[in-house]
Amino acid sequence: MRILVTGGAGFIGSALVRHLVLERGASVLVVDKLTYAGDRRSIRDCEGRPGFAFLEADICDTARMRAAFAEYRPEAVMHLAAESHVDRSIAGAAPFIETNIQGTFSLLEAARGYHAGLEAAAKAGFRFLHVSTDEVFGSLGPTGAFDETTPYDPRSPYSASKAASDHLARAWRETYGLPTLVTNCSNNYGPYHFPEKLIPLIILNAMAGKELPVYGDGSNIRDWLFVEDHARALVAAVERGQPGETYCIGGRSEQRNLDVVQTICDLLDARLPGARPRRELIRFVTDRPGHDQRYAIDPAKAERELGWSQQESFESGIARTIDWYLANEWWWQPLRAEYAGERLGLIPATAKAG
Ligand code: NAD
Ligand code: TDX
Repeated sequence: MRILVTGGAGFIGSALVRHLVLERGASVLVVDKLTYAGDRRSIRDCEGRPGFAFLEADICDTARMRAAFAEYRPEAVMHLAAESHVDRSIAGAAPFIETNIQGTFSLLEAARGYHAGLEAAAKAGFRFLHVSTDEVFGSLGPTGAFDETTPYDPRSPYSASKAASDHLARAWRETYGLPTLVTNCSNNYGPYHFPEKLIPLIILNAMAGKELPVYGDGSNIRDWLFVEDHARALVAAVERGQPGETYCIGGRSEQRNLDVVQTICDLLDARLPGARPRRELIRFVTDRPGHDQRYAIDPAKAERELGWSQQESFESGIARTIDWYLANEWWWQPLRAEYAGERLGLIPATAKAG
């Protein structure tokens, strides 16, 4: 299969590209702007492999996207390019509106033009997978889980921009017949995760003996999925998913943030004993504005209809992740030199409206 993957130098995109190229022998064109979150080193093992190609480009550039479709002639698009960090969206929403909404629009338009010119069999087989998040559904109380019937209720600039892009992807199928499908996935973790997100930030701070910032009282809950399980789910969605459908993907692995941080401390203490237990580095800090309390995904439809299920438990996945960061300083050290983990996304009192 010939697949155009946007955002293939990012965290999830690179796991997907490594899976497609190294394990499945697929032909892949990565389209990526290489923002602060994109890194070609994450897919360096794919360089030079037959069928692998890389295009440094902005998905907002419709003309370049049209040219990429015309030249590469993909059988499927897997669209992951996005601004992805909630705290950065609070600090400044403009790139989220541009890439997540305008960029998805550009890509859908380029795909629509290309799809219209395909002959019947290729047209029927073409797929546009829009990769999204469970954050579009808002925040849960103590019980229940999001599924494909949950109404949209996004609360951060990031989740609002992703919600808008989900609606565009669905509208392009209903209106123009472009065979789009949408996946909404819970929090991912694993190797090559940019150290602004909770798990890699805590691992690297704890390794360095630095303070471990926990927002609020640490009771917020996220539902964690190992990134390679997500990559396999995305391939299953392209191969077996139905256009027009949505698939919720998650790991049935709810954890309180404080428990995640304590687990990382304990696993690191066992591997690299320090003078004092790393739990003593935990600091409760000012909460994230509009912090969603709880996310949880019911992945039953994806398991049933895509024949997908996760292979990694949280216990095995977090241990693998910590071992990866311990062994791969070459990857994260240059990123820490650029961004050392300073707090992002607090709104100065003077900047608050009303
Ligand atoms: P990431 O921030 O690690 O990577 C994003 C990639 O997109 C980077 O390589 C970046 O260079 C590229 N990019 C950004 N703007 C671009 C543009 N204008 N044109 C081309 N490329 C551009 O993100 P991630 O965590 O890998 O997330 C990938 C996708 O999965 C996103 O759409 C995100 O919303 C979704 N998602 C993420 C999670 C998660 O836990 N990280 C969970 C569910 C869904
Ligand atoms: O330093 C921190 N301390 C802390 O307590 C950071 C960075 C986060 N947190 C909390 C906030 C959240 O409750 O940890 C939880 C996880 O935070 P993030 O890693 O920023 O992820 P989240 O906001 O849940 O969003 C992630 O999952 C859904 C991804 O970044 C999104 O792209 C994805 O859509």
